[in-house]
Amino acid sequence: MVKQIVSNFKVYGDFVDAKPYGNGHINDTFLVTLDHNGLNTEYILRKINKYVFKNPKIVIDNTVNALKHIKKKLKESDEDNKSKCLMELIETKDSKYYYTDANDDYWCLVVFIKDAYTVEYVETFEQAYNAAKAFGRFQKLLIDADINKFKESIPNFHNLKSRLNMFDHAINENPVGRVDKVKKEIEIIDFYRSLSDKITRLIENNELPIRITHNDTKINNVMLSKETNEGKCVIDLDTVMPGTVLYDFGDMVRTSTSPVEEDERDSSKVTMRINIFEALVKGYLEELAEVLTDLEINNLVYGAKVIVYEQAVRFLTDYILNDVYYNTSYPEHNLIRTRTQIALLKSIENQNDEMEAIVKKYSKTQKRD
Ligand code: GN1
Ligand code: MG
Repeated sequence: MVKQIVSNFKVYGDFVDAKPYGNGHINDTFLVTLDHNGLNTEYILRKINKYVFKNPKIVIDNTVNALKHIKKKLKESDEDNKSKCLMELIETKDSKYYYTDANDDYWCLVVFIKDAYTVEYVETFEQAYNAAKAFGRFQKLLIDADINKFKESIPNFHNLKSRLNMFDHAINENPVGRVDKVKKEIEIIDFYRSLSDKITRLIENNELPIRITHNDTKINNVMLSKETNEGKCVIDLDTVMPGTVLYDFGDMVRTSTSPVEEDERDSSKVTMRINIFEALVKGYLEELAEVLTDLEINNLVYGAKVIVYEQAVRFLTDYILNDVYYNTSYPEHNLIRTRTQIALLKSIENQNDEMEAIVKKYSKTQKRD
């Protein structure tokens, strides 16, 4: 099946094999190998999840728009980009960036990025710094992208108020009777509800700039160079769309500062490592301090809380709804994920002042007078 799909793209060589690839929770991803005159070339083939992305064409259009914009900016700048690369979508034989199969499923093919690796959790200060720098640089290149060219691939994706409404709705529905098992977690979600007030106000009052952002800055969505550990390429552009940098910074904190994976069963191991947080702030603000507004910079720590909380709400909602959204490997998977997010949120709350001080330190040193 995969072989037939690949044959629709402008690639050369004989199909060797296709293996499931990566740890994404949403799309089906394969590493495809082709043999071209005795040389193997590798590609990443992805089937866009139609349940999650109701209009897959928007995902592709947004990705193409972002990549085109960045490519143009890089061409204009004289920056040395040899060590960096951009995701490269392959066209189909009829010159589209996606292939639709008989099921009306959308498939995309991209060039596999060599000599790079991803991590599921951060081990060193350097990894966090380099990842944040790569996401910051990506954001900086998109700073003047035309918002009107982008549509929401998932409406209200990071809208916390709407996520909480969906959560309340799931509790009311209680389709498989799981609500009783998660009374404690529901109580905690309720306790933190007011976290949504400020972000809702800042957005509704147009105080926070709406920019083209990545919206899924999970640590495993940046490829680091095997040689230098530097950020080589930002990947998974499915949710590139209008948003705020608070979400992107927040998701880096969510996925980088804990020493264990998002689905660690022992949530007592989860903690917000302040040195890793510092690495993130340093890397991100080195790229962005000059272009972000004071309001954005002053709310980065708050952004981290919003995103961690939102993710707890999303995982718990999906658990209650019988795991319809995220890929899961066992029945309690979404509940385990919820618990790590709750533990991380508590750890962030406990270190709020230290975190704020770090942001202050780097915003001062980076801002030009
Ligand atoms: C999903 O596909 P992946 O693993 O990069 C999700 C993110 C969540 C993340 C939680 C489109 O990302 O929003 O933060 O799982 N992507 C979508 O790990 O919902
Ligand atoms: Mg994704």
